[in-house]
Amino acid sequence: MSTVQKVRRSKVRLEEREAVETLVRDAVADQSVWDLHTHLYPPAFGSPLGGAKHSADPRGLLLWGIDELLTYHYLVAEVFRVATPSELPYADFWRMTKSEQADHIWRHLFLERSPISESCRGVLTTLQAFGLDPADRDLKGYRKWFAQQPLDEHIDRVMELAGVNRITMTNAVFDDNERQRWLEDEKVGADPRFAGVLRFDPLVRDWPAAAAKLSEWGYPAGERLDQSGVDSAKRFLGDWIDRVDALYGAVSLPPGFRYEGADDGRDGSRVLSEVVLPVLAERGLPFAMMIGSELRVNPELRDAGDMVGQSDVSSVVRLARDFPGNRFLCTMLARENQHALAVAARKFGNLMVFGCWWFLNNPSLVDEITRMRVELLGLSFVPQHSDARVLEQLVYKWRHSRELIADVLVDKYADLAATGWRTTEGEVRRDVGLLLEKNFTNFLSRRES
Ligand code: RAT
Ligand code: ZN
Repeated sequence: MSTVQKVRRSKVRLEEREAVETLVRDAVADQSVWDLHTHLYPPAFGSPLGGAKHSADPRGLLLWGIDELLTYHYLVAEVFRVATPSELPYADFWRMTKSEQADHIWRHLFLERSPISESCRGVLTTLQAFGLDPADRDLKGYRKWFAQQPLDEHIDRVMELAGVNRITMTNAVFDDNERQRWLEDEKVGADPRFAGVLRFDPLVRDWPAAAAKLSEWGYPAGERLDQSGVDSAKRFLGDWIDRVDALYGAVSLPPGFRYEGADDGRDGSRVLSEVVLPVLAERGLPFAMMIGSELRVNPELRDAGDMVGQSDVSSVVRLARDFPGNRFLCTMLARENQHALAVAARKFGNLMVFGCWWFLNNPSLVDEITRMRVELLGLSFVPQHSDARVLEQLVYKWRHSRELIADVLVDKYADLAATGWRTTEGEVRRDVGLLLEKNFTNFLSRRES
């Protein structure tokens, strides 16, 4: 090829890329998201910050406002690195009011050094999206602004800014505070913006503890898993799936989680094969496994004290193979597990890989993981969930993720254009719709034979 031809060809490539870039960025910005895993709740679950029209409930479950954003457990972990426990003992931090904790974090992570970590940056993206100027550095002013918001309308605004059309809750049935709220008011979950998910970690992780609770709640079960315990646990799950109107059942599992067959001698394996999977299959609901978090390696940090560990992808493979009548949603916390998990998903249509979870939700890793997943799985995965614990985090988590997902897609469609393949705007929008919404909703409604 002559030099002139080469120059012309690279100019054409550049023009093609620019055209694709506009299509993709617009499609990703316009596509609304069904966020499949958060820790957010409707106002009926109470909220520690009241706002303009809502009274405060100190034990409420819906967290929102600047003080909650600043005291997110990701930031608690970061502040103890710079204001160490010898300067401020853990117990003293936990004794502070929420606003005092927020002041402490603001001072150390935003004023005394630049807020360049992903979790710090997220607070600023969020403020900016609401039209509050991060350059003001006016924590008192931000606080006042949030306190003046009417909660219900504020939720609508957050969803609009984040481009989220449905928020999936995590309804932890073994959490007394949450459980009580469901029992006291059967309509507590009836807000169409939110969808329920039944979360039951103790059932799979610690049968004796779960059995003691079940018995207390009128579902007799012994420390040793026997048929009557299995029957009680099935009845319990069924009742709570109905109460919560759950989209799927979910657990978080430690790195050491293993499934080597229903008869591998582990209580967890029996609970899965005799209780959880049969009940979910009967209801036509998927089972979500979030694997790889080792709880409380530093208990003093509370929610911020969990660690990542490498998990066993073959256990997921066995489950997907041995239970073809079930559908599995799966995310893993260790970067090292991502490739094998994506390969596992190539083998089993009933396994849906989702999200860049927790310590993976950082730009460099989201970029790497999303690229790798597209290359192995095409458009057949769910690239992200927010895991928001504070309402307004939906805004930054989705803005940041959308940008990264778009970066990857621009490269991939430009690669296609280089082969001579032409993708229409409608096709780009269809594909983005699959990634951000339909892969999840289709997976929910699909029944395995
Ligand atoms: O990401 C988080 O906030 C974690 O603390 C956990 O909530 C995790 O996402 C989970 O659902 O267990
Ligand atoms: Zn979570």
